[in-house]
Amino acid sequence: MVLRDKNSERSHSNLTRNTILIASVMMQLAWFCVGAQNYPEMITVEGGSFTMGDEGGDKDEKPVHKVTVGTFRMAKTETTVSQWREFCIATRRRMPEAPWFGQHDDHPIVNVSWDDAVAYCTWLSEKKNQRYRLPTEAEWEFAADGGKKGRGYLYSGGKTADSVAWFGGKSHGTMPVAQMLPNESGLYDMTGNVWEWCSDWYDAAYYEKRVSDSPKGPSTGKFYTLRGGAWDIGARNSRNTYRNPLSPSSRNHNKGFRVVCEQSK
Ligand SMILES: [Ca+2]
Repeated sequence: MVLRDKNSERSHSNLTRNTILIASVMMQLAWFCVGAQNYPEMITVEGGSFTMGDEGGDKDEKPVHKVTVGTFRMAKTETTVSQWREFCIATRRRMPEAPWFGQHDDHPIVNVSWDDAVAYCTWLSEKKNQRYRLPTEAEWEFAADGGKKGRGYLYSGGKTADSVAWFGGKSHGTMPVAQMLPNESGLYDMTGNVWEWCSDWYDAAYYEKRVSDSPKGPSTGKFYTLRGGAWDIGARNSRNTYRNPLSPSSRNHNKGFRVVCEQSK
């Protein structure tokens, strides 16, 4: 009888230990999964040449000129609220003010300035031991055009903005990323949802220089460029070639970003 009780206690103890062990492994696995989701998923955009600008566009989109960019990796989606929160927790930053229309973890982060976006890239670079940064205008436009797989669409992945984007008041705020169709490279929401900060200083006359090899924009300026339009922006200003200059410290409800990562050598 006594022996049976001892066995029972031992069995119970083993069961408890195993339960704790399994729970610990499950928690670590969950943490790993959540952590993995909190970093941008990157897609390789194979380098190539394309025609930058639009002869039918605004003056700063001309002249149309041939540009070549190298291979890089680009985030499949705009940086999300949940990805931004990970950065804020790690760096003890305050989350930006939520927009008036509300947002969920899978929405693109908004109310982030160019400076904020660059700080995120710096943090992610250290975290992943790879160089993350904002895309150049040339990289952004090449990727939005679908890269080497591009079919020459005016919008990223489609002939009309309606087929591929949250734009022009189609929604009453930002929407979860990757709900619309991807473009030819597998990138989502390059057109619409939120404007995306690029690394280039804005110069309306920059295309006149016809820099053809991986242009990075002028060396200085007053504004940085955003691309792609947003959920409350009309179709014309959401074209792949449209350039939107804004002060680096500006933040609002329709501007966010996505990162690129230089190809590992
Ligand atoms: Ca976008």
